[in-house]
Amino acid sequence: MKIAAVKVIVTCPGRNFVTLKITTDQGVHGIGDATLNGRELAVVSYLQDHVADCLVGRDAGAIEDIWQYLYRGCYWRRGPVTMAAIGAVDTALWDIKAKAAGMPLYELLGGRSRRGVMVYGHASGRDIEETSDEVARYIELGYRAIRAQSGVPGMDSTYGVSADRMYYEPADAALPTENVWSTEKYLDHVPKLFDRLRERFGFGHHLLHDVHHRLTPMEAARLGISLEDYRLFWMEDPTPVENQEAFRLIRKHTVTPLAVGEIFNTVWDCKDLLSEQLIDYIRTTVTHAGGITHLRRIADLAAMYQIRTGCHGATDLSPVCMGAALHFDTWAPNFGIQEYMLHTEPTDEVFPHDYRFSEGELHAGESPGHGVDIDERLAAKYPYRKAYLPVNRLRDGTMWNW
Ligand code: KDG
Ligand code: MG
Repeated sequence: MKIAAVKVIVTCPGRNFVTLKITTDQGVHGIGDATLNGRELAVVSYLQDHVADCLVGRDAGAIEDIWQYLYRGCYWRRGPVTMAAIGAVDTALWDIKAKAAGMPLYELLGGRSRRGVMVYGHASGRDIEETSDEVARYIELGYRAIRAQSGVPGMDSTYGVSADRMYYEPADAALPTENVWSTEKYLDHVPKLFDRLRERFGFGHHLLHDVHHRLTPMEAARLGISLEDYRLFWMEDPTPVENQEAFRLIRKHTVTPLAVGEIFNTVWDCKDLLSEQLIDYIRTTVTHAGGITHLRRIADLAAMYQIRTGCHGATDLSPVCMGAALHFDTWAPNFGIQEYMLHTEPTDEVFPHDYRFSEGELHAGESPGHGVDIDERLAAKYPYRKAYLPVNRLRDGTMWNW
């Protein structure tokens, strides 16, 4: 079965998504997500101008060889644009292979390791009480794990607090919105949030929190210590990850579990954190880490060190990524948890999918492939709209991490 056509589809049913569609000479097609939030068109060009022609005529079943061809063959290895492009090709080819085999993708990966995939939902509010009420709502909806983020007194905005109750969309403007950040105010506030949540709900649910790269290593250690009594499932991205040695320092001080990796692209980014057991959950997912083929390598390395997966699942990853990730999660022996942020209704209509939520879990579905498709006619009704993530500055104007 040969690759006959390669098409890149850009659509914005509320937010931008880039989808790669590969069709074979036997009429089977597969799709992959290539969305890189705020830099979408860079991946579109990479795929259209530099990848599509190289794929036509190749054996669609040679997934590993095509992965190596695109990775080794471009000379300029790694990076988010390259790896998102490779990830989309890889996902589309696994979709095709599983469809051709008449199997759901998880069967092809090695079969089912669990009945369902535990997910965490996103509770947020302008203050602690609003966040607490949102946590109550997620518990009522059946979630067993909930991420909690709250507005911080004295700060106009902070990461993870949604204006809408169920949907979160930080890429909100054609030029980046500028927010003001205060580490002092944040560090003072977060332990109070989790104190209230444990007082109200006890310890029967997993609670998570995303620091979103904001702290220095020592501040992160301090936050980890102050959250220990509340037994978080994880504290995510406490400090920027470029300097992986920082995690040695954080680890020396706190037993609060750590989750890192949503901005990693390859196993090389993860290697030291995994082999030195500096984290507890690895957050890489299908789209940004080179597809199913490469994500498996990362998961296998993590498994050697008893580190579990916690795939990134924000809404800037399309339902195609979610579908593929759920098949991966269903298989991965060292699966930990899957992030689940609801896509808006128009997005779900553009990307009809098999996966379903029930009792705190997502189920990948049983149809052949990864179970997600794209309605191209509908997608065409939502043209690309420029949208950027915000940036952060300190009170004196210094640029900070968002
Ligand atoms: O595009 C950026 C988002 O994917 C990121 O801000 C979401 O940190 C995130 C998370 O944990 O979902
Ligand atoms: Mg995050």
